[in-house]
Amino acid sequence: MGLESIFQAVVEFNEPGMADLVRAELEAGTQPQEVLDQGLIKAMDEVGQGFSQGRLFVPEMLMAAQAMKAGLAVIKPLLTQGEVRSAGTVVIGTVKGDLHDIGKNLVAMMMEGAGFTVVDLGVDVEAARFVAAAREHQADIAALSALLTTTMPAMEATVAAFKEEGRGVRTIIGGAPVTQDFARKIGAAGYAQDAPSAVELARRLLA
Ligand code: B1M
Repeated sequence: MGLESIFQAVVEFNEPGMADLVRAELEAGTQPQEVLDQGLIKAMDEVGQGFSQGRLFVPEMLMAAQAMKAGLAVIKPLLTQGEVRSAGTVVIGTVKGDLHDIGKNLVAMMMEGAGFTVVDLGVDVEAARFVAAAREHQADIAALSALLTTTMPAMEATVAAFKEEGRGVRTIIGGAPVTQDFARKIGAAGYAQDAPSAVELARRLLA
């Protein structure tokens, strides 16, 4: 019952039932922050661990993320009323020239599930647009995705543009062809190989 059923609804991919469960929990008097932390985020952490350990795969992670999003949609208005703390603000996008967005969307959903405020800039995002959006939303982190070896230089240019701006936004990068070595080479604040590690990295950088 209660928070446990919200947790179960995420790990069992029960997107249709989620909104009612969350509403009922809020009506029963549970604080939105507790529903978020002990129900939705806890469950997404569990799903993330399952993925890291090879028990769950991308389609399952996407289904869990959809269920989590259905719950988040009920809580979100309360977040904007200041009743729920954000873990930090992340602008995320796929870099210029690159149209792949499935992995980026997954990272965005997991970040949202972990309590971050996420501003998704979509695909084919120019360095200047990343920087402008980060400034507008006072972002703590810029998360960059690239799936093509040919668009990795755009990642480097984006990291450089943030450095040049000098506001201290932490740039984190990921995507199939990207490596830790590449992150070091271009001076990014971090590299994550998958969505759960991106959440861990963002948490670590803001701790
Ligand atoms: Co394209 N494609 N594609 N493609 N595509 C790849 C990437 C490719 C490896 C296929 C291949 O040749 N084997 C290859 C790239 C080769 C290379 O550069 N090394 C390729 C190519 C060449 C192309 C085109 C150039 C093909 C053409 O037109 N000739 C073209 C380029 C278009 C463009 O972007 N300008 C193209 C187009 C497309 C589609 C549009 C058809 C489609 C994209 C649809 C979409 O995204 N809406 C597509 C797809 C689906 C793929 C494959 C098959 C699957 C990618 C995917 O979604 N994976 C891919 C081959 C493959 O990977 N098996 C391929 C699932 C996703 C969950 O994983 O994106 O890796 P991934 O994300 C992971 C991690 O990487 C990480 O977390 C995610 C979840 O764990 N991660 C981050 C990702 N971003 C992160 C950001 C972070 C942190 C972690 O920030 C901190």
